[in-house]
Amino acid sequence: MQRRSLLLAAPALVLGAALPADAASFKKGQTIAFLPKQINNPYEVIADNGGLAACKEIGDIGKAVGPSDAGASSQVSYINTLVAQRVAAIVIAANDPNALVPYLKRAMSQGIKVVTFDSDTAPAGRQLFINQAVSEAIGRSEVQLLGKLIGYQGEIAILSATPNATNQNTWIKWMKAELALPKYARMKLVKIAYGNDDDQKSFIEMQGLVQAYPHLRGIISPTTVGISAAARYLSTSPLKGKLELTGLGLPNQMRPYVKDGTVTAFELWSPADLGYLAAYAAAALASGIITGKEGDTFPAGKLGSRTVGKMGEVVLGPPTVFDKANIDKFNF
Ligand code: RAM
Repeated sequence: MQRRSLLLAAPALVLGAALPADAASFKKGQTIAFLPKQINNPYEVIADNGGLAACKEIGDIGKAVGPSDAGASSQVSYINTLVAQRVAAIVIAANDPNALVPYLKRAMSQGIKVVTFDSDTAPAGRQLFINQAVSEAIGRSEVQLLGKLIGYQGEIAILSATPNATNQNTWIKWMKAELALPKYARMKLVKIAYGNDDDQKSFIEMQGLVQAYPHLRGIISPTTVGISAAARYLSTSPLKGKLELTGLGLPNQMRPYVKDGTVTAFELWSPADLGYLAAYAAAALASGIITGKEGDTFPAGKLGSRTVGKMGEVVLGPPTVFDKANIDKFNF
């Protein structure tokens, strides 16, 4: 009995020794720049604002700059400018896994800390990746959600963001892995379309999908821009209530479509918390509190202490499923 309580006490001592530095040990007045996929995407705006709020808490200077389209190389000139300005850290949602790596490497070689959030680069391009949730779980759960909605039967399509987006492509890889399970034998993925996170293009791609595949039973749109454009299309179509649309959406954008029966359920995490966590991670790197290695722990304000996992990944937490019953509890 005595031996057992000694053993129980030991981990507590170890934990105590590894307690992270407190907020006071962050350097103040550093510039942390947010570089979203595109500056006018409402999701990215919420995420950046979460980051800017964290910078204020820490006593750092936050700013957000970025392109108006989510093209693979549209962020390059912004990276170069931030390097010339000698910011302390760049927090970027990458539009391509590889195209930006040389430019981000150059930033890191000059002492600038690089953190990806929302959409990663290849690990060589950054010190940390702040992931909104476990990628495998996001991809698989989208298919699970749609499977339930259509009785595990029929043709399905994906309406994605850009063809190069690291996050959507990773989730789609896991969607395909889920679809390969025997329980989905009667569900068939017929097409992946790309709306480029552009509202108009997403709307037109949605229209193209339903015209080209008249037997379509369900669509997954793992992008807030795509799902809201698709829902707008569906809301005035005779297919409303027949064709199931799910994916990743902002509750405020999706609320009318959930209330009018266009959409049954969809998922997301808190984009503001994602930006907030990324800001704390960047500030911790730039303050020398952590170096970004696995097991490093840093304080993240209201989100508590966070730990760096494998391949420099820090995970925010599991997503929420929104439907008629709970959507009014969320305001973002
Ligand atoms: C869009 C963007 C973003 C993604 C969300 C779910 O706003 O593609 O990168 O995380 O959707």
